[in-house]
Amino acid sequence: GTEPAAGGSLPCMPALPLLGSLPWLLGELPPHLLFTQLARRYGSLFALHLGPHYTVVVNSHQHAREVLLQRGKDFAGRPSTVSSDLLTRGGKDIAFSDYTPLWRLHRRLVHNSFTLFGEGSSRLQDIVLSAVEGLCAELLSGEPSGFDPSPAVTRAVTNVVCTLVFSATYCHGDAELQEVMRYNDGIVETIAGGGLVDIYPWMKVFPNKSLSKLKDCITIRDRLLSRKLDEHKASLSDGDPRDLLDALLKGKTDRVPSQTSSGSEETITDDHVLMTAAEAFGAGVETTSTTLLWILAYLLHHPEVQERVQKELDEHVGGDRAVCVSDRARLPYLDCVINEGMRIRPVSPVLIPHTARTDSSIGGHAVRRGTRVLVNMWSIHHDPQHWDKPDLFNPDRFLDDRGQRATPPSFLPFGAGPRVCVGESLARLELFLFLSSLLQRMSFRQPRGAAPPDLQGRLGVVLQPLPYQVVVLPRASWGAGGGDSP
Ligand code: HEM
Ligand code: PLO
Repeated sequence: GTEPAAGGSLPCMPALPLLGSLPWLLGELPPHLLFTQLARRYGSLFALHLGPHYTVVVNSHQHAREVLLQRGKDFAGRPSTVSSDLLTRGGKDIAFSDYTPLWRLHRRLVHNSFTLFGEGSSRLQDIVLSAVEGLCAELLSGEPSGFDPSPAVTRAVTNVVCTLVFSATYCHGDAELQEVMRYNDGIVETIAGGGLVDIYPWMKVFPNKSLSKLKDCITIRDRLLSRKLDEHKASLSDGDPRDLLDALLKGKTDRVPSQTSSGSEETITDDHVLMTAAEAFGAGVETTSTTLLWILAYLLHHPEVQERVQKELDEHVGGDRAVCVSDRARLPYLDCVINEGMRIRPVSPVLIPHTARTDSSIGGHAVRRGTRVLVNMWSIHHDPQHWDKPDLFNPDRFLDDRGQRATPPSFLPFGAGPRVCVGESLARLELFLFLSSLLQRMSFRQPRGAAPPDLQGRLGVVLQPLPYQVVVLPRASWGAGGGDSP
């Protein structure tokens, strides 16, 4: 019952009508591990049927580069799914929208708005640094015998995104901040908690209770964001945009000529602005906080790495002033630690599904239009041909022989090409400022007698560490020089 691969001889798993290859996939393994295992049997490029969908799985960086970069435009499509359509009003966002002229305009607008705040000004740094202050205070006042760092980290990262998107800065315990965190948790839990969900194509049918909870959370989200949007419209001025919402409102008058015969033009609507804001939250919070928590978990396992970062910070920044963006060039080892964290536990281990927009090819095999393509970044980041002892946390692999930063070809944590993460520079800035500031001011230890954090992780909307506890100790070197820091 094996169907031939579309126009080529791509190794393909057996498949049944409707169920596709699913009967052969049943088991405990999450998709990234399952695909890595299947790649050993079928080769690094293979096909399977996820239900009715013929799907190609890519497990090597060479093929990933073909899909994302060389023939990036051919593979820049997205499949539509029940939950992503609900989440984004039928693809009026960036991440889950198919590749259309309007999407390109929209993506460019979002990208430009991020750049405006990022590289162009120090606003972003100020926003992140003020959230860092709050986070440090919260961690340093945590339970001395140990506590879960996750709520504090999530709160800090949410605060950054709230300021960036609609200029709100919350203090600890603010009701609106709680509301944002609550609905986001609800969405994350329901789309991931229903077991197999359909944001990703291997997901099954939705249990009805989850579906209504998801709808409730989306309603709360949309009510809050609509209010912010109305406030912004009422107070919009000709001056510089205050935040992402301003930038989107100002830029949304650009048009793309319609492809249809009706002659009407397509524009970015209020719905698009709303969905972009919602997505900036979801993407900005889940990815960044999860990456920070993975890195903290690995630092607990590798105290020698933590000490080496702190030594680098002491030598090049000291304890009298806050770290700033321009220190990054002087802190190569910290960059390596961040990269190694994103390599060993990619938060998005199979990226977001791509689809072929035209007939194309991968590795010389014909791939027909409409084929779904999953890029298994997990197996690329753990490929023994490119990484020595891939399961070992070793930041030094990102340094070359002369101690300079190196970027190995088999490392693509943000994807690449037309669908590369739009938040990459924001994410890198946040990861750098958060980690450097934390490790400058405090040390993280395992609670006495506690087991070290579980490093297996659990795949929800992102790959998350299981909850773990830390003990936080203030560092004597911070503020000791009597500088102008609090
Ligand atoms: C897409 C990683 C942070 C917004 C992606 C993709 C990856 C990724 C792997 C999918 C690429 C693909 O499908 O080919 C990460 C990581 C982050 C991070 C590792 C942090 C450590 C952020 C932040 C934002 C963001 C902070 C925005 C505030 C997006 C959006 C997309 C995306 C909108 C969809 C792009 C598209 O489909 O065209 N990200 N991301 N991400 N990311 Fe991120
Ligand atoms: C997270 C829950 C939010 O409420 C909605 C949301 C929007 C964008 C998604 C994000 C969720 C999960 C992580 C995603 C992000 C877009 C890019 C990012 C998928 C579902 C990654 C890592 O690819």
